[in-house]
Amino acid sequence: MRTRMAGARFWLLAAGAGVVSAAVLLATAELVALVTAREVSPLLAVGSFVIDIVPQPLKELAISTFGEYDKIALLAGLCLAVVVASSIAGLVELARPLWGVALLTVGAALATAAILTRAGATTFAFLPPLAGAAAGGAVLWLLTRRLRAWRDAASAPSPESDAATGSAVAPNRRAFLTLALISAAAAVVVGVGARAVSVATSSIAGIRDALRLPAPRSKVSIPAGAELDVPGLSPLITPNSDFYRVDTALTVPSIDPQSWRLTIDGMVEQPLELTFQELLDRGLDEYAITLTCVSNEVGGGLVGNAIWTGVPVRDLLRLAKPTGGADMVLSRSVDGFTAGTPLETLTDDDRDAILAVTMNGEPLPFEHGFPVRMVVPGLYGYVSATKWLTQLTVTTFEKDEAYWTPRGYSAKAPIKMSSRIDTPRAGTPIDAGAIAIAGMAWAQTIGIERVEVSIDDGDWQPAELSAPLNDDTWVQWRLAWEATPGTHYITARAVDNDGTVQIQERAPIAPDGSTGWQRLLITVR
Ligand SMILES: Nc1nc2c(c(=O)[nH]1)N[C@H]1C(S)=C(S)[C@@H](COP(=O)(O)O)O[C@H]1N2
Ligand SMILES: [Mo]
Repeated sequence: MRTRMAGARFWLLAAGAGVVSAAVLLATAELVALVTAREVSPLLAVGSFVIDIVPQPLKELAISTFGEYDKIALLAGLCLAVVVASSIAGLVELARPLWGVALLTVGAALATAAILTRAGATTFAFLPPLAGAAAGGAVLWLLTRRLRAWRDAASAPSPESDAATGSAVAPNRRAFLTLALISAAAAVVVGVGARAVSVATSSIAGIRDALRLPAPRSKVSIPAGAELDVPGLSPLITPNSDFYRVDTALTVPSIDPQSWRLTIDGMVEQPLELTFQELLDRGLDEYAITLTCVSNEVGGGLVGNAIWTGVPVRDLLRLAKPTGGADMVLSRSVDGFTAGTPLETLTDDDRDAILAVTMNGEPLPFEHGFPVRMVVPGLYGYVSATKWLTQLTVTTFEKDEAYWTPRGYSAKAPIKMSSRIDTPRAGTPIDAGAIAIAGMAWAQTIGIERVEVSIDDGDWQPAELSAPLNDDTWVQWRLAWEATPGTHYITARAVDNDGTVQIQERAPIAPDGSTGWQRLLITVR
């Protein structure tokens, strides 16, 4: 009985040795990445690979379960997978010397393959996992050898007295534990240190802070009455800190505007390359545009309005001269994300599709695409709003597919008209008396003509609208209401300047955006 218990302990320690070896592997990889391939931290690169390959329903489940923390959840899951796999490697190594090391190497090889698929992976991107596998493999081999020596000593025949066994066991045990503790500590110090140095030295926060961009030649004029004053109503201009963020980037790309280049290529007579300064030299103008995500549910918050400065995309395309037959522009981010936008939308003189460099008076925040992103009125973000932009390829929808197209979303996706009730809120009881029902409504490129509200399925009552900035932005609306105690249904719908009524029928976000009227159940005390 005692020996079996003791045997189980050695298996547990073998698993532990596996985990320590994996930590050594990862730390070594981070350290080597610091000098050879800064762009791709090995663990994060594998994480990004996972983001790109997980099936769409799983991705949606992750987002709906973890929300803004979906990327942290992914990293936690990845770490758990590493712990499980390396424990197995440790067990295998104890059972069969070098087999566990082989398993660890296979793991590193799979990671290498994933890393090499990443945009931004350099020729030397294979070095970090390779060096990591060598160090981790060596530690696993040494640790397990010592563990075996300890086990052999402990199970040596004829232990007449505990003292006799103890003398043979103690040095072996010490040898194993010392190496295990030193390796684990070194892995933590080196791994965390390398990551910290990488983040600190590649930080371009200082460069962004120091950036002085030319003042725009033209400003957006804000008409009187553009903003209604209702507590709980969203502001007309969404502050950058509150602006929704949606992207596939596990780490926000850091791009130095000095080294940034925009390539325009594909089906053009005159391929060109532009520096950040050359873009600025074309002159900046201000544009108010409301961005919307295709994943926004009716009543949801994945929509925001900002004042951007930038340069019209059509002017740059005109320089490049698209050739006949082209009907799509594939915009590419440094991290490999792509969006496909109809060429005619980008060349339309009546549509202000821009390459934006500022957002609400400051250089684009890193999360929103610093230094340059695309913003196109009237199209969902995934088909138009490429952040960390680096390339525009003129092509055709037949020849090329953007990131989300093979993942269950339409190749073309105009924003659908929608309206949202901001106040009162479902689940927050209000006091009886005079209150304002208020919210937002948008129909980019067409504009909102009116918003109507129905209480308890009664007649549609027209709400008061804020003075619109333009047809590309949302408007605020409000309706005065004398709230009576009890529960009530509030339903809102918008009508656009073409007279089209917001679609009543509910549609899910995939493949091209949700529809339906928001209907709230509220409690009045
Ligand atoms: N590089 C990159 N750009 C991207 C995306 C992305 O995943 N990667 N997501 C797009 C989507 S789906 C939307 S809705 C908008 C969101 O822009 P925001 O995060 O600035 O609000 O960015 C678009 N641009
Ligand atoms: Mo989106």
